[in-house]
Amino acid sequence: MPSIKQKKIAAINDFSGFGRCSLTVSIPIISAAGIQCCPLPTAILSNHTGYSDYYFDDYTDRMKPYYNKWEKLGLRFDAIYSGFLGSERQIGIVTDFIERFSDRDTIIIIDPVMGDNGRMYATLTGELCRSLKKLTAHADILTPNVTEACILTETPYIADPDEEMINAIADKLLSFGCKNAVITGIMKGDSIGNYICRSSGERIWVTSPLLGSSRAGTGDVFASVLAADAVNGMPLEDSVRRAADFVSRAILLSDDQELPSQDGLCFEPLLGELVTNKYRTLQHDGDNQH
Ligand code: PXL
Repeated sequence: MPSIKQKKIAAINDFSGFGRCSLTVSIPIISAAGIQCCPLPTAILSNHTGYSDYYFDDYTDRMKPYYNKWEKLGLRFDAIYSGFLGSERQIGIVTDFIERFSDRDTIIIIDPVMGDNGRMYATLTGELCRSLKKLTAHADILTPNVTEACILTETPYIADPDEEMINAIADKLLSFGCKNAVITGIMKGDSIGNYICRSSGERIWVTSPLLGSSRAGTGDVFASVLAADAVNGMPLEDSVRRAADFVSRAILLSDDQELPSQDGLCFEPLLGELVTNKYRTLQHDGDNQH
């Protein structure tokens, strides 16, 4: 038996060729954290739907035949992370995938990708949003932004909900069955807050200074760090802090590059910060000889 067994995460998300979101964000981030990322595409897009024009190939009919082969290979995952879903039928497909590819120890991360800044994404339907609510029951970690938390709980959108309102939203999210919810991107004056809500009743704020512009794909970067850290055994609060710091630095770098906001976060030059050193002791003996 190897002394450290490498873990793997199934990432159920779209593949958008340009715009830095979904799988093109999750694969490098999860890999940098030392974990094997196994993508299951929900849709193939030329670029994400935040641009005025895009090619969209719905992958619903091909998902089951694709992962049936994974079952034949006997695959099991340490985490299953689901993000952007391209059709309502994919809710049943993700549920089936969770049933077939998880065991007691598998961590389920559900990012209910539906919208941002008070607006729903172009391909989302009311029906898909209502069905996503049912999917949230499976989550060990649910990561809605404020827009998504409001849609899921049928709360009128407000970018800077007060403490009473955010607690009411948190209570409702937990009542759908998830174990932990992290409500991301809550405006708090000149700070931005992430609110960790646990089914145990614990509530924790993780706030950072609001330093740069709002950008596409931020939620995907955040959830990918959380998924990787959860598998690496990091406590959720530490992981939320690490994800928020990573996002803040990537926003600063993107603004410095004068990157259009829809082109996402320029996170690639910072990936080294996410590299874990667990395997250092496994270097060849010769590497340590002087
Ligand atoms: O980052 C969220 C996201 C994911 N996938 C697709 C999107 C968006 C947001 O616009 O369009 C295809």
